[in-house]
Amino acid sequence: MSKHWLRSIGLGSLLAVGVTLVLQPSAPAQDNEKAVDIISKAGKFFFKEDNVTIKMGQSIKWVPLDAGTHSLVATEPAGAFEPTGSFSKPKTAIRKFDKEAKEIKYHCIFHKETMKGTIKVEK
Ligand SMILES: [Cu+2]
Repeated sequence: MSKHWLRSIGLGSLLAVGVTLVLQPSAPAQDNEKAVDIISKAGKFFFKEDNVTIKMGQSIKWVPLDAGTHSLVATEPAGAFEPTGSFSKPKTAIRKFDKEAKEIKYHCIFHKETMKGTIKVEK
């Protein structure tokens, strides 16, 4: 009886390893999210990419890489996405875009001169 029990354990472990290997490849894919880094140069903040094009249904995740507080709002058309409110590292801000838009202009209300960008949402 104890031999049979050990054999069951062995088989269970093999199955567990198999399941782990099958599940791993799907983990890194984050196609529905586009990351836009917020960087600083000489004490000023910038979007690493000012102009971003995404597909309808995708999200943009803004990622502050340096100390600094940001708050993003759409200016044209106004309210094209819900304002992010203030956020700073290690927090990020995410907005999903599920309507087609030729161009959305936006900026950070704290760093208007340098943190300006456009988002194009394609079908
Ligand atoms: Cu900012």
